[in-house]
Amino acid sequence: MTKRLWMVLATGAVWSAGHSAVLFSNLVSDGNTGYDGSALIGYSNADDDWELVARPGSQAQVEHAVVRPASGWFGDGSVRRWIGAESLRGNPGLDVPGDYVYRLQISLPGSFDPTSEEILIKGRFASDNVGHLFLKSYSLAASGYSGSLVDNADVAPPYGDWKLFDLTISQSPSLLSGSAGAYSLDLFFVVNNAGTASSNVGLLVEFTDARIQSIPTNPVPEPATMALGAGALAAALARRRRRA
Ligand SMILES: [Ca+2]
Ligand SMILES: [Ca+2]
Ligand SMILES: [Ca+2]
Repeated sequence: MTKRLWMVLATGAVWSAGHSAVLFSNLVSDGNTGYDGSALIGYSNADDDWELVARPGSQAQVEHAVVRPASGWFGDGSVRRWIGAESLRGNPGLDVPGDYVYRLQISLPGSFDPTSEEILIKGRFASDNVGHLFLKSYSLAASGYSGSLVDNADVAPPYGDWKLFDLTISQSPSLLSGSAGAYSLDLFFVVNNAGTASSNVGLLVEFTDARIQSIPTNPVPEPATMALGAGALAAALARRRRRA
């Protein structure tokens, strides 16, 4: 599944890249929850790449600590661990219902040129409960998570298995933060802690690919190229027939 993002209208808060932004070149490692690029982060310690920027008003805890998988959660692994909304105690606990917003800022290379280059990001996530992926700005349950690019509502239960995401950000300068020479991306996961009673909330994210490439300039084959393609196919079939 690929989402090609054109001039998507993005409104809401604009975030500047802070010192905790992860480098694009380190996204597939450092960007993972619970992993710092070379080693797993210990339970109870914060993953400073990820910030809990919003939470239900009555949720007193403000940390984004690495937590042990709760009962039923997809297991952590060698390059990722869950983050929760707990104080630094290393175990998920009783969190009030509502939306929890985790932000990851990604610094693009200074040479990135949005007029000639596009960004491809692939990964997978699990969450307790349903999580929604946004770029640049986010909305909450009251807005029906309008603008969400991917959610794991079709994974039942969402904390028990992966949901893949595959983003292509092409010719969409409005989705970038910062300015020429210092562009960044702001990724948000809005995780809804469901129900009316307190329960566990958590997020597990692993990036599998991140690349910048030239925007394809001429994706439609010329008639001459198609003729050449048909000729090459005929030649290949002829070779196979000769070999057989
Ligand atoms: Ca990390
Ligand atoms: Ca880090
Ligand atoms: Ca829950």
